[in-house]
Amino acid sequence: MYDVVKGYELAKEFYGQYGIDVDKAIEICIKTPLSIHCWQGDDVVGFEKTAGGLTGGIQTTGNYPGKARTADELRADLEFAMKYIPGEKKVNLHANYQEADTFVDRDAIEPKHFEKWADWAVEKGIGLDFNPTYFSHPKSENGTLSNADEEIRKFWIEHGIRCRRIGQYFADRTGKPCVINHWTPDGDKEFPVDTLGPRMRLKDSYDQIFEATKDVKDVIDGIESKVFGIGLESYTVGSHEFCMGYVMSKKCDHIIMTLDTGHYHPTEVVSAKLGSVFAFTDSVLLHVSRPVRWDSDHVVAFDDETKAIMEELVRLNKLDKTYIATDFFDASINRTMAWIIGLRNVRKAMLAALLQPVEMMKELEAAGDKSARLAVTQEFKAAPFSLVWDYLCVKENAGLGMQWLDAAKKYESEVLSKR
Ligand code: RNT
Ligand code: ZN
Repeated sequence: MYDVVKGYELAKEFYGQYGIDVDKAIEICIKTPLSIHCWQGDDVVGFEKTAGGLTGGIQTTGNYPGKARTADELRADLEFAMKYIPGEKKVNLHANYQEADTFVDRDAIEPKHFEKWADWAVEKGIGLDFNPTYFSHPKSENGTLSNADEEIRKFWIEHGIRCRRIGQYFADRTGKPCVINHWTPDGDKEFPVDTLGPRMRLKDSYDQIFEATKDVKDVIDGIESKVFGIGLESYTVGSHEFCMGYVMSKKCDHIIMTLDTGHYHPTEVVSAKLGSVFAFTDSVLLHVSRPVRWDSDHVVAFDDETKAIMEELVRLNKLDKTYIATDFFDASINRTMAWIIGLRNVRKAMLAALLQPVEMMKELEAAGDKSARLAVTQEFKAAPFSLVWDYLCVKENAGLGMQWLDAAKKYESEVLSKR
């Protein structure tokens, strides 16, 4: 192990030259919550008594051994991974991660079916976020909230209503607001004749869900759009325009946009959207993922786009207005390692963004000095933030460098491989 404190002191000297307060950057970085998606741990299967295959146009690929088979196993895996993810954390659950003794359908779920999760979160001192599950269900085959069959649409509206009540239960239990993400896979393999009808039904369904639960408090609702899903390539009811239009038209503090990094055309990036979105809204929910050629939900990398998103949030001064959640599912590698790698990358990108001379860059820009602006942004791409990152990890007891890897290998041989 090298002298981490010495490295940190040196980095402080480096950043000090540009007036950057390293300790303040560390403090902001670790107090910004990251919401860890539970579904990386078991390939989005969940614990419903009838759990079948994953549908809704999303896919996990790979058959790596050791996935969580019960909620207790999933909690144990999350606990293990969380040790190596520095900073404030929340856990993000899906409705199909209920724990009921008998089969309870989606339109009948209640807070009591999530009591063990709430007990666990309270014990760990973390917040919980939530998602209605509008997929992997016999009634989701031809659409959910936009379904033309009124009985089926009612079923899913009831699901949304119950999820908001469960969200309030989580907020009450944990003392932290619950962020709910609403995503429906509804769409069509071919381009439909009537593209408006399903959207009017989806709009009405969301309206009904929010109207029926207007007494719910401490819940924030993200509306997630998507460009297409597998088998639903030609048409998505909840398109970007639809979801953005819905959120903006509601003019309501708790209803916000969810921007998933895999949900746009390949050359479109979320980092480039934030500056426009914040012109019309105070807050957004991010699903940080990594699309490779499509919405493949690869483990988040320490790549240009993840770094660019964090830079935008810091430069726009919106880090504390943004709910940052991860959303990826890779079944081809050790699943607890996937969490650790992806979440550490998000946190590291945040730190790198916080360690930049934003004021200086803004001044150069205001002065019209475009050459200097480019020079500074480029210079900082190779700044020694990893020395600060190492220090942050040690300070937060989250393992220095690759220490987590040895621990994760041990966890694999002692726990995961026995499943
Ligand atoms: C799907 C969306 C959605 C899901 C989760 C499991 O494309 O990104 O957020 O990944 O609800
Ligand atoms: Zn998503």
